[in-house]
Amino acid sequence: MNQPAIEQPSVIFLKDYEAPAFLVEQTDLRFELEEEQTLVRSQVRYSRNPASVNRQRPLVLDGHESLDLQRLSIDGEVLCAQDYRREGEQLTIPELPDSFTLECVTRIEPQNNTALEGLYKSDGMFCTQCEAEGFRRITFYQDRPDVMTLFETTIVADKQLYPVLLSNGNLIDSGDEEGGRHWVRWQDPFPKPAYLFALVAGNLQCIEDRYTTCSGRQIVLKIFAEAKDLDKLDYAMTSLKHSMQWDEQVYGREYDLDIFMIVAVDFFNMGAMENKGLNIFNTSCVLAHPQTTVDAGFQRVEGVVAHEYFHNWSGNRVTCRDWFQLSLKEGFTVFRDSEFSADMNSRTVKRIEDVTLLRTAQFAEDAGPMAHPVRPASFIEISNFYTLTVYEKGCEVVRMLHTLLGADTFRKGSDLYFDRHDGQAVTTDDFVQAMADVSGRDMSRFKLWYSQSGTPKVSVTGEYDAQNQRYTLHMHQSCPASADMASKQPFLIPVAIGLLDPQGDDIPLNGGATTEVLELLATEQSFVFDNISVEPVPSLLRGFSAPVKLKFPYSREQLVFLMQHDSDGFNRWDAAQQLAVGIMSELIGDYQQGKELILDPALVNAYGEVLSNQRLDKAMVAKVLTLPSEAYLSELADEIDVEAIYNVRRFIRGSIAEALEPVFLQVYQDNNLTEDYSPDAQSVARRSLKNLSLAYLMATEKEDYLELARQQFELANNMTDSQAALTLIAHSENQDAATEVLEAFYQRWQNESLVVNQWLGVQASDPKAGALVRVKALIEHQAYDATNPNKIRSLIAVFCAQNMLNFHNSDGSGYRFLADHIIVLNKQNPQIASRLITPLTRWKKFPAERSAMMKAELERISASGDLSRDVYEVLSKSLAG
Ligand code: B3K
Ligand code: ZN
Repeated sequence: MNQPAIEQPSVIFLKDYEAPAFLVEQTDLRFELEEEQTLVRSQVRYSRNPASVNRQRPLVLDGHESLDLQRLSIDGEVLCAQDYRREGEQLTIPELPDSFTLECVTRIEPQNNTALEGLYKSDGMFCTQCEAEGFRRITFYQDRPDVMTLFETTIVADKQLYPVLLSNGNLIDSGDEEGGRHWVRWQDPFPKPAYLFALVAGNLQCIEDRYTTCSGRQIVLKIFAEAKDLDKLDYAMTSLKHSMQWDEQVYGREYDLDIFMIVAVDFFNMGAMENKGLNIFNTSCVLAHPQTTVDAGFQRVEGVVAHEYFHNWSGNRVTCRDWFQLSLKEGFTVFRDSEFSADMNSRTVKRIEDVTLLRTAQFAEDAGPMAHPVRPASFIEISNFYTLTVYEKGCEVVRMLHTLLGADTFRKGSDLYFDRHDGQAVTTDDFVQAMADVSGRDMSRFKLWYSQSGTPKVSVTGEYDAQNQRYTLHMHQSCPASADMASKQPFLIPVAIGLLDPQGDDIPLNGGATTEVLELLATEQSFVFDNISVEPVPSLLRGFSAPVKLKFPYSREQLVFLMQHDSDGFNRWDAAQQLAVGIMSELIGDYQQGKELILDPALVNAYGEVLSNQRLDKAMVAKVLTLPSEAYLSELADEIDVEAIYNVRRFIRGSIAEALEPVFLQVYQDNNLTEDYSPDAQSVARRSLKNLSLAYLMATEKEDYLELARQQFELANNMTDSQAALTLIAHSENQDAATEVLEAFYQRWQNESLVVNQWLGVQASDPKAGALVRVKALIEHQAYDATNPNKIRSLIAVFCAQNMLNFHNSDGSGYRFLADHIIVLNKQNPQIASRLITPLTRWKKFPAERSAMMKAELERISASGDLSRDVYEVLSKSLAG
């Protein structure tokens, strides 16, 4: 039987924001950690907020239902049940003086906390995750980011089980107690909101280093992990030091505490968390070793270490007023880490990777049922808004400010922002205001990027007037209705452009430069270029200067020309993408009509030229020769035809492979170096080109190349090469070979949890028929742990989001499988459950039969009862309308 409809969770609106009724002057916490329970005593000094609208307002504290309240006292007087009200997630104390100290003792059970929010246990160690609203699972508090205060934290625990006890700030005291217990006291000298609080207790080891800041202060750097992972921490340490230096050089930001710590934990909902002075990381974002980590993993560690470190200013010193402002810290910090990675590695390649993610996943989010602006106007559960829109589109919005203002003015703006708001909790408007103040520009139109959802479309045509030597670009912008917003006003869109002459050289533009940033403000607007003596080919949206879908009626010849000549590296790649997308779309149409597939030789020729061009950066060659993904083609399609997309892609890959086989083999051999592993950009580029070549060779389905892949699998001295070969063999039609390498790989790496995750992922993404049966068998495998988010992501999320053919099996088995798991996870770990649903929420984009089955599974989850706020919100939005 279905359960009766539960009380509907309420919607929280940005427009209802009110300043907190009370300010907090000091928060002292004491944790007694035990195996069966943890006692938390908080002593908090409150005073009425002079800025609060109503001076009679009661004190309303947030507290999760799981909190077992043991004692509450005000200035030493114990409160009895009539003195306060506890309802749902709130505790209200009506009669209060203007200032007082509230003491509160709660009893919690971190060992049973499977939501991994608040204080929980991960592999025998205690750790916390308080953003966004996890602190209310520890004690009763005004759990909101605009309540900032000084924290002092005492931790008491068994000395043998938990020799390392950490919290934010500086260690100020410690000692031993009876019964084999010990205690420590940490003091954080910087005021912070509760979401930045952290505690760690465990049997950990660390590597230690030092960094001297620009003003000559010595900072102690420590990275903690379990003893077995101690040899995988060096890359994170190097990345941390690079980040500290980069933030001084590029943003003038110096680190403020005397110690900076990172702790690696294996059970974590997200990538990492920027707690003040004590970052907590998912092992997947901090551990790196050539033997166990692929190139992309090294780059992820570098990027995430930088991201969390950069938050110390963009997020911690200046934080968010409320959670609607999340992109204030996240969009800006993603922009900062993205520029850092661009400086450390290849700028163009980093740009291609970021844009690929944005265009495949964020554009799909903007077009789906969860569409929301970079600064949402409402939410039911804030955890659902740690999205690609808030992070990646938010980063693009900051990047547009950088493009419009130029690097120097942008830096003046960020200096002003940090100075003006240091120690405050502010809004995205405050950020834009700082940029407006230093540039003298009116930014009101620009702010629509924060308040309007949806991906704008820009269509462009060119007109050449030979007589007057004049070239005109006509632009038209529009933005389709989104699930949350029907009509939109025109955006301010920076469109960076260049004009190429027939030789492929940049033509100097009106101001003399070869790239100009046009500002498209109106729905229709034309831009005129004089002294253009031949008809040019325009290079549009250079560097992807705005998160829009731009269309220009290029011929295939023009795209090939841009691929070869555009001085903008990103646009050379994008021309190749547009060429491939055009050809693929046409073939998808042919496939649907049962026509014979014939590949336009333009693509093979263009790829062949790029592949043989020795002058090109190898990473770029690999990117250019990577066909648009199934996910990207799905995003572009009005209705997704899974089989057509898969089969056309496979046909094209095979045709290219056959046409260019000798070249691929040559490139493979030239780049198959056996030197020691290094994660530097050049070596990464060589490996990516080599493994791309191997993938094409395997696409010929010749036995020789299976042998070549086997050789690589056996001889590889690093995980990048080993995993590339493993994936190709495992996904090949040869099931015996697949089984053999998968077994060998598992035998070798079964004790390395992160490598086992890769092994799960390779099997989950296998396009061969029957993948779901194998995935189900893996759920029973000893290597799987149904409570560990990394395992769930590697197996279930990879199968449902990356294995299009099998997940969308026409018998509906993939949909049922996902729904079954959501129903369990909804109770166990709502955050993970609600993220995992995403593939089903896109049901409207599929043909009727599949669409109906997907919707039915969403309804089944909905009827399963006891929905968490997280899952409820996604379901209700997906099923609406
Ligand atoms: N700020 C954290 C995100 C925490 C999410 C909690 N549900 C990671 C980051 O963006 O740095
Ligand atoms: Zn962040």
